[in-house]
Amino acid sequence: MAETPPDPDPAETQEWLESLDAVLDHDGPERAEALLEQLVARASRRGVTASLHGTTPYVNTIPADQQAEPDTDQGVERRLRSLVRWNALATVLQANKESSELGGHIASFQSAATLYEVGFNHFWRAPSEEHGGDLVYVQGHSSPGIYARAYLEGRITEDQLRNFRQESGASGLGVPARVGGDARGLSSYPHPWLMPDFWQFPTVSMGLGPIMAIYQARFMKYLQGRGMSQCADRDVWVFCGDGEMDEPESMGAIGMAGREKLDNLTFVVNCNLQRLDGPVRGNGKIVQELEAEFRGAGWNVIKVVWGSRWDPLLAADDEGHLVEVMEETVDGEYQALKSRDGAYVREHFFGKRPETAKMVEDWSDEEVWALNRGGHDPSKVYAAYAAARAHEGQPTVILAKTIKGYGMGASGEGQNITHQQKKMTEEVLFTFRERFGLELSDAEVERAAFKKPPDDSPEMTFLREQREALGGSLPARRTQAEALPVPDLEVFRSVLDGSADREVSTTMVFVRVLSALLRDKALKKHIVPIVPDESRTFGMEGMFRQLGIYSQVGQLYQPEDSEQLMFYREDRQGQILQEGINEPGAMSSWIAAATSYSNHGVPMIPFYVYYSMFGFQRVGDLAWAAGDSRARGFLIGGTAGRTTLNGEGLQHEDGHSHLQAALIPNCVAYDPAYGYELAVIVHDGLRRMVAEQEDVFYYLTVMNENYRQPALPEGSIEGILKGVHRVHAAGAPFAEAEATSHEDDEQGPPQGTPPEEVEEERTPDVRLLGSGTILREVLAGAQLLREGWGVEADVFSVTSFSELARDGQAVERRNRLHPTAEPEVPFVTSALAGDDERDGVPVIAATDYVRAVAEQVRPWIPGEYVVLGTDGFGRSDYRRALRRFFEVDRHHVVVATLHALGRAEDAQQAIEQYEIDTDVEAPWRR
Ligand SMILES: Cc1ncc(C[n+]2csc(CCOP(=O)(O)OP(=O)(O)O)c2C)c(N)n1
Ligand SMILES: [Mg+2]
Repeated sequence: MAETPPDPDPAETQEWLESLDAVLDHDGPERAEALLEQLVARASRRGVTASLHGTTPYVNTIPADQQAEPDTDQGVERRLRSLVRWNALATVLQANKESSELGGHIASFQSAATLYEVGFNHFWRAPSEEHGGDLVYVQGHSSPGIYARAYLEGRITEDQLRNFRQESGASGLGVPARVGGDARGLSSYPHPWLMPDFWQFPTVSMGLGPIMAIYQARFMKYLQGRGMSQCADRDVWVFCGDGEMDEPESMGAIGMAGREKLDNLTFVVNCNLQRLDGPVRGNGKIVQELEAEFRGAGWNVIKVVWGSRWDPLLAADDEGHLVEVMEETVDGEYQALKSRDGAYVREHFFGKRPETAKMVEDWSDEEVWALNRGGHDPSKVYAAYAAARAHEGQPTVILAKTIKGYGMGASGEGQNITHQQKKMTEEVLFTFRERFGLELSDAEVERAAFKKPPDDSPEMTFLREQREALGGSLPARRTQAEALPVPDLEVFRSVLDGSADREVSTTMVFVRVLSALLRDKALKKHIVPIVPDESRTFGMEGMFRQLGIYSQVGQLYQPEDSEQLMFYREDRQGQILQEGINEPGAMSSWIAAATSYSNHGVPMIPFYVYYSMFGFQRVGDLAWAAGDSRARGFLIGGTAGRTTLNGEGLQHEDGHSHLQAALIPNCVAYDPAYGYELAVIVHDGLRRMVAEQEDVFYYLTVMNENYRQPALPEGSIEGILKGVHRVHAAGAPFAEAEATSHEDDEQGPPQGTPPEEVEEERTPDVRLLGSGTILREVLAGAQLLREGWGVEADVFSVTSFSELARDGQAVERRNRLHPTAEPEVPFVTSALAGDDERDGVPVIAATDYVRAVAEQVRPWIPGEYVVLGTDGFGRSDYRRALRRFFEVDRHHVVVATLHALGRAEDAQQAIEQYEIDTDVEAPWRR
């Protein structure tokens, strides 16, 4: 650490300090603070840039004489805490006794046990008649401690603890059967998907917990502001590791929390100074570093560095020698100190100054060793929590200094290897028993047996009484809320009728769909439009004035455009969440809204509209967490398609988000070409998520290419929803082709066949599949095939390759596992070929996405299957140039068809006729 220069005038310094002491003694800390602020302001106006650190001395923020104290029996509390510690440890040890295959973590919870237990015993309210409940984001790999408490509370059984990390219920293969028959296994980390009535928040991917929690706290202010739910007295508590704070997501939104004055939010950062490999800041001090950052972001910072046993030493440290030593010791040293013993601490810590060495010269090594850290001292933690709860106008961060692997002794306390330590020697377990005063027999220690004292013991009585006073048990997840009535599809009538001669994009259609919902009596209040500074891109700016942009303070200025119809209106009751250029934040807001049915008992219907390129690949991990969270809502990937968003180039043109969406099991994704498809899909999404409360969420891509939107053909709804429906039949007339896209100077694609014109079904020569805007190229290709090559095509709009693939996989699996039953046929097979499943007609697919999207359905396509797609980096150009470049345009559809039909000569002729350059590298290599 930097050396402090010698003081040139110690007497003068002393005078200043004494003046300050006098003010403090006579007028109190508030007066001292006011004076100091004036001094600083004066100094800075006169050009003094003297470092005004963002940090305070390396001691507790709350002085010992100002601590709130719990009025409970600390002896009972300690014994209860020790039992939780033991059962947490036993959970991991038992799981790993046979084999270390199952894994688990001991050290993290042991360092955080006091931080959790004080919360459980005194602070966190469960949902009850009187209170909506606090929301606690548990650090993922501390889960064994949460299970251990739930076990003592009688919420999970001993068998379940034994089934920690054995969730599959798989049979055969000598996999050990689950203990207790059908006793449910416990998931490794907090996963609502796996334990839907227990865990609320999936946190284990580092950084996601903190950012989701910040937006949760903001969303609660939003619900309160809009009068949707009583959240005023409910708090969000977030547990994070100090190593975890290096994730950009952990700290990336703290400025928003400060700016929005989220005083319903408390972060507890467990500063055990270690992460997985070693020290978090060996050469610095993580507590100080975080203090400066949070303070700068407008947070109330409470440091809990030292335990009560240090109080007398600090009180006697008049000249500040002890604090100096505390400040100059870096975290790497602090960690090393706690991995040794009292004699080592005496020599290497107190021994740094003669004055500090003297302070403990009469102490035994054991007494020196017993000097505790703040995060392990329940009274310090209690005081910090009480202060956090009482604090208004700012979020609070509690920086609690602890020891990783606390109590694990030679098996890991303060050691670099401790994070992954899953076993402990018997000797260490006996030491653990003594250290925490556990009443366990030798045999129980040897077996690492679970321990629950009798129901009428003081510990269990205390546990029950405290939780009853706080409204019940935590965590607990609500799986359903009240269903909302979804209007008839007619609500979208204007969209279903098509746009006649008007050329509109599916983005514009989406805005109409949203507007229709915002007029629906039952649903309108529940809609949450979320945008990351892209409303104008999507034509949603009209909603600014209509709905208002949510702001806690309303609008403190007259907006520049206030004279205009669609001015930028901020409002306390605003409905839009305008997140700024912040996709992870917007996604976190969406998750908060999409899980509101569970966390607040109020179903909300969020529509998060963004550039599709900055969706799954930017916030993919949050999207995965949304799936785990059982989120319900709509993600709208705007300006989608690698050749449709044409001018923006490589970093903007998305040709793969549908592949990413398909990876999330409960994400239902569609790439509609037409407005009516979009309306039908949104309507069905509402039915599934809002009326029937299915735990799925929707990803829909919408495009910015304008064209005439046809009307909903009769009988097509089922196909639209399942993923494919026919839009043109072989032999039927094409609807009048007209110039469409503004940029298309040639004749635009036709509209497909109005159903009433299909006189007689005939087997087509080829089946063409298209998705999104590329469907129109496919239709144009079909017309060229008829007119130039005498080929008749059935043309299908594939609204969702991923839904078709899921159906195909399910049917295939069902047939395989029921080999003697009558086989079923996947939807895509029968939709394409009807009963005549293998009629040998080739199938050509073209989309604005990478080939892998359409490839998903290959096993169930009747006939030869050729896939065209936009693999490769995008670039800027005209749409028709890009479609030619990626070989997904009408001409490539023709060539692919002729080739698949075995008409090589014709294919060659088409290549020449359409001036297709065949001597260039493949697009994905260019
Ligand atoms: C995004 C992500 N990267 C890596 C991991 C793997 N991981 C799990 S715990 C851990 C170390 C955590 O250290 P810290 O945050 O200090 O928590 P502690 O266990 O010390 O309380 C790591 C790297 C993860 N869970 N998530
Ligand atoms: Mg840590």
